[in-house]
Amino acid sequence: MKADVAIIGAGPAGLLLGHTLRQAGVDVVIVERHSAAHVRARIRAGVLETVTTDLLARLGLADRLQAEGLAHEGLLLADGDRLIRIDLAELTGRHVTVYGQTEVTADLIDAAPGRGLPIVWNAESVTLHDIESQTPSLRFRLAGVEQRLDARFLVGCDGFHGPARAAMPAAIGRTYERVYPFGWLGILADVAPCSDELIYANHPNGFALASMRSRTRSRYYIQAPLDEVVENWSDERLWDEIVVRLGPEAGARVVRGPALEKSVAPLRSFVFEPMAHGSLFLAGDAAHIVPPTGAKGLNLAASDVWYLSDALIGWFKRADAAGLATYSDRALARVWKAERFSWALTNLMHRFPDHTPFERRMQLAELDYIASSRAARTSIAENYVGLPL
Ligand code: FAS
Ligand code: PHB
Repeated sequence: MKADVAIIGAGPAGLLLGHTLRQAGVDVVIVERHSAAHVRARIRAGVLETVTTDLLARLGLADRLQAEGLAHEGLLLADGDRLIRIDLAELTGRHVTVYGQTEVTADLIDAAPGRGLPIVWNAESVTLHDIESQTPSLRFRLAGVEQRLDARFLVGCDGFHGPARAAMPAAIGRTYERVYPFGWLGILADVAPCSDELIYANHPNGFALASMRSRTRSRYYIQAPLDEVVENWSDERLWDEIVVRLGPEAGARVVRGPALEKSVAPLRSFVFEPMAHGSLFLAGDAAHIVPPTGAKGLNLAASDVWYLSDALIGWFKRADAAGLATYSDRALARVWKAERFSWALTNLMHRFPDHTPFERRMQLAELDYIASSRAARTSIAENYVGLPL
């Protein structure tokens, strides 16, 4: 097989990039290790910045998003006694949209055949070759038969555990990592949300988040020990803890119901530099991971795609190599600021095992400062809605 661009991974980064390149007439193929059903079933992010919704609109793939997505003009921070509202619309003139990553992925997969975007599903043992040449290729097995895909550029959209980052020469790669001493235990249930807006709670027992997928489907998380297993948490025990950590006002409005899904996700901050080398580029989780506290993971994949698609289209359609040369620095400038925000909000809202009463008072003082300072609320708001591209 031949293509201008070969993308590894059919998650949000790969699908958004594939559609954007295809729309511009660049010949692209996506190679995905799992089945379409497996990718569609993943339950991940829930909050979209305008960087993501604008990209879907630019692709003409935002109809369902506009019909079903929930515009959120504010969010709430709970400190155990009160709810502190961050008025996103008043402070920034912008908002975020609640629309599950599962739905984004479905919309992008559904549109692929009609737009001539080939996705090779169930590709086994994908390997990258000659990434420092101008004739790189992917090798993989399809139903047991060896395949080869020649392309001018390879893009790793293969997430944190994919092969693309590992194909970067060790000598040029730099990694930065912070693994948090806890994870998030999440529950998805077909019950009405307890609040019209998301609630991030810092409670003496630990962090909790009240989120949603629609007005009839809720998504909650509580901070849990790293070695926590879902089996330790009956629905009843988890609902009880959610109610306690959200505080009396919001806790009283929690509607319980059977879990559609329950899972524990680890939290880490991670960046790999550079995001480009030779004919290989990285986008999304393949290059960076943020703790989900700031709702940045999916949205950073979208901003990488804005920069990289612009650069690749420039190269193929205008013989302009400048975008490719600056992609890594441009993308990383925004990645690092989102890493900082996600790290800061994680530190503010979670209970760390090594915290003394002093650190606890620092958290409460910062929440009190946010409650009393428009400048502090504006800083949170402009990071939460997404910094400019
Ligand atoms: P993805 O990991 O989504 O996609 C990578 C794709 O590459 C996958 O389809 C994978 O199958 C494929 N792949 C991997 N190895 C391959 C190989 N060898 N060959 C071919 N294909 C290969 N973000 C938030 O903002 N909020 C959240 O609440 C949130 N919750 C999360 C929960 C979990 C459990 C995880 C893991 C992540 C969560 N994230 C969250 C972050 C998540 O949404 C990512 O930021 C987002 O999926 C990034 O998209 P991609 O970069 O496309 O990576
Ligand atoms: C979610 O709804 O899954 C969600 C929302 C906001 C976050 C993290 C996860 O910060």
